[in-house]
Parts: sequence; structure tokens; C-alpha cells
Amino acid sequence: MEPMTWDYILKYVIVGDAAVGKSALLLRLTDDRFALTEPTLGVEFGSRILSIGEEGKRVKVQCWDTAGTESFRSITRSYFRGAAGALLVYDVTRRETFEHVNSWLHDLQEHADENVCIILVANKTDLISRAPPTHISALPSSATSPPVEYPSSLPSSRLLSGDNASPHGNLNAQTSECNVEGAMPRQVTEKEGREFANRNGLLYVETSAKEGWNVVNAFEWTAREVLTRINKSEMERKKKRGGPIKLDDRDRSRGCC
Ligand SMILES: Nc1nc2c(ncn2[C@@H]2O[C@H](COP(=O)(O)OP(=O)(O)OP(=O)(O)O)[C@@H](O)[C@H]2O)c(=O)[nH]1
Ligand SMILES: [Mg+2]
Repeated sequence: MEPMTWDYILKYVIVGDAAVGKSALLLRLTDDRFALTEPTLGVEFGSRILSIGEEGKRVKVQCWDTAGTESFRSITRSYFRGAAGALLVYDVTRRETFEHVNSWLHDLQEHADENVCIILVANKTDLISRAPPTHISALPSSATSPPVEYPSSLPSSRLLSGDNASPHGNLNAQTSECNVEGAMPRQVTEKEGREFANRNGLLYVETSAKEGWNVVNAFEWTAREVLTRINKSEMERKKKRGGPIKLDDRDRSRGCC
């Protein structure tokens, strides 16, 4: 028999408006490169094995990249079922793509499993910043990082990561002008993105598929959260049953939820 090369297989979906960079994110995950992408017709597929957590669990991420175009919406919805993780993507330079996030979230909540782990992905940050975001993801439930405090109002045009980026990420950039040549205006602030994520119990991350910033992290953080939830539910089941259950005793080829 072939040796098992992974501990878990997790199904992922990538959703969001057209041209926000979903296919570019998948290409960065699977091939670690950025190339011209055509609009997706229906769905595309890619996979990669990631090593998750201190125990280095090998998680095979099987990812369905869906079309953002409205005409494919009913087809793409049918792929949500059984997804353990979802990347809900918008483009930080196009406000309307953020305004539609609620509708994509609604679709996921309606058609994916109840406990799907969703990360809100603010993509194309290379267009507004020269430096990668230095802060880490906001984690709602099994938080490993302290919540970041934000000033109550920040002018969006000044909320930019720059060379002065600090552990507080873009916050310090409010005092520095954006010096990216030909930079586009940021139309959705980090604060808005994080607040939406917090309100809806989502993870949050700022990415650039072009530069490769945080792309693998987006998948890894989600997988880690999924494994944490599995662990938690196993523990609860164990408590109820009163007998020992090891996480590894599960059917390894099964998804999470
Ligand atoms: N600068 C920059 N451009 C990006 C990034 N990600 C994607 N793009 C560009 O944005 C355009 C759309 O990217 P896609 O990945 O095809 O978008 P999509 O969300 O898959 O679009 P649909 O398949 O039509 O739903 C392409 O021209 C990409 O090269 C990014 O992180 N930075
Ligand atoms: Mg696409």
C-alpha cells in the first residue's frame, strides 16, 4: 500500500468579485509565481501540501478557484459544499469589491458547511505599498496574537504600509506619505477590513499575489484554525464519551467537517 503523505485533506474555495486576484492567489500557492491570468470560466483546481503547526501536520489543501462573474454564480455555489476553508477576496484598490463581500459571505454561509473557516483577504496591496504588511492575521476564536488597537478614524489615503512599517503594521504609516511610484489610491482601509472580519468572525489578512506577500500564510492560518477546531471538537466528544480519542485515530483521508 502507498504510504500516506498527508495527515489531512482540506477542501478550500476561493470566492469574491471578478478580477480581485483569486486565480493569481491560487497560482502563487501552487506554483509560487505570478503570471497573466484569464478570467475563470466556472471553476479551476489546484492543490498543495502545507506543514501546519508545531507538530508539522501535513495538510493537503485542495482548492477550488471560482469565477467571480455573476453569470457563473449558481455553478460556483455548488462547489462550496464540504469546504473546510474559504478565502473571501477583495481588491483594496476597488471599493465595490469590498462592498460585495457581504453578499459572498452570505452565499458561503448558505451553501458551505456551518463550520467552514473563512479568511477575509485584502489583495493587491502591492499597488498601494512598497513593503509587505508586517502585522499578522487577526484571529477571532483561537487567537494567538493580541488584538490590534486602532485610532478611531484614519484617512484612507494615508493608511499605507511603507518602509517605516512596524509591528503595528500600517498604523505607523499614517504619519508617512506613500512613496510608491505610480501608486493607486487605497479604497478600503485596513481598519474597515479588520472590523468587517471581526464582526463576522472571520480571519483577516492583507496579501499581494503579485509579490507573494502573505499568500501561503492565508492558507496556513486557515488550516491551523480548522485543525484547532477539529481538536476542540474531538476533546469535547472525548469528554462526553468519557474515553480517550486521539486526533490521529480519525479517518485521515476525510475532510475536516
Ligand atoms: N498588482 C497586482 N495585480 C494582481 C494581483 N492579483 C491579481 N492581479 C491582477 O488582477 C487581474 C485579475 O486577476 P485574476 O487572478 O485573474 O482575478 P480573478 O479574481 O481570478 O478573476 P475571475 O476569474 O474573473 O473571477 C489580473 O490582471 C492579475 O494579473 C496582485 O496581488 N497585485
Ligand atoms: Mg479567476
